[in-house]
Amino acid sequence: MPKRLYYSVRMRSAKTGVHVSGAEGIYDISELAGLVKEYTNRAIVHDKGRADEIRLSIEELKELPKRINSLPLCTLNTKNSEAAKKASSKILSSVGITERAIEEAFNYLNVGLTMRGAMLMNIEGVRLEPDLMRGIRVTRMGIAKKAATDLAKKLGRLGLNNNTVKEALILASKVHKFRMVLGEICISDDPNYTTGYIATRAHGYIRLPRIKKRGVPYGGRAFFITGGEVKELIKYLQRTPVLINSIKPCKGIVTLKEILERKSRR
Ligand code: WAQ
Ligand code: MG
Repeated sequence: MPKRLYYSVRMRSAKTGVHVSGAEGIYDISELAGLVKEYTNRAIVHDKGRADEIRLSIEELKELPKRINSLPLCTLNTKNSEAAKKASSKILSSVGITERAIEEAFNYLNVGLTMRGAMLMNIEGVRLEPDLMRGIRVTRMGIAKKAATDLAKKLGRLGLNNNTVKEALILASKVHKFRMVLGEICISDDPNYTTGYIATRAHGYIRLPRIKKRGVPYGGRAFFITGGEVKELIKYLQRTPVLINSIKPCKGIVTLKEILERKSRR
């Protein structure tokens, strides 16, 4: 069989030198032509205004992407940041992350670090990423065409078929495939986007509405990790191409009790 070619495609846009939007994916050769339209549209039609500079980079992948399932998705009806923090603490501590580490992560996320990437924290709350200002950027992830159609359908039923949710779910699904990662907390840096999420392999991707107040212009991500080579993890997060190939169930609002009792059977 001829080798199938895959490409990593990345877009970054800016307006008067200030970052406006970014996006990326993994595509096979037949999909490339349509992408210029899709990505440039996204850069031109944006909340932060119309970009005056769009960079699109297309790079052939030297290895076949690893195909994985998405994490299952659900939403907790958290009323405010306190409730979101409490729920996070209950869920994340159930997989072995200490209360102290969870507290530390929330403290960092609430001081406005404006890192480009994610913190790596051990289960005691000690940060392990080599560049504390920048963090670790997860890249080289995407979704196969059929899976994208399925995801759009499943999220559409919940009124959640938008790029923010899809991209976060794809990123988290890649991250949590790696055994060293136990959990994640994410808060958007978009001042108008107040829903965050936490994720674990056992519980899936859990959306947390109102995790921050409207207007807060920073957010962040923390990955809680355990036992293993941090270098290997970083290499995986930054370099290994991963493609979502099949979509696990996407549910609407569930209770904390349901989440804690019935870890998703995967
Ligand atoms: N790799 C690692 N960290 C990243 C990456 C990346 N590729 N992209 C962003 N971050 C970090 C960075 O510190 C940002 O400040 C922070 O995460 C938030 O990034 O289901 O939009 O792109 O409704 O603002 C959650 C969706 C959306 C919840 C999260 O994150 C839902 C979001 P943002
Ligand atoms: Mg953002």
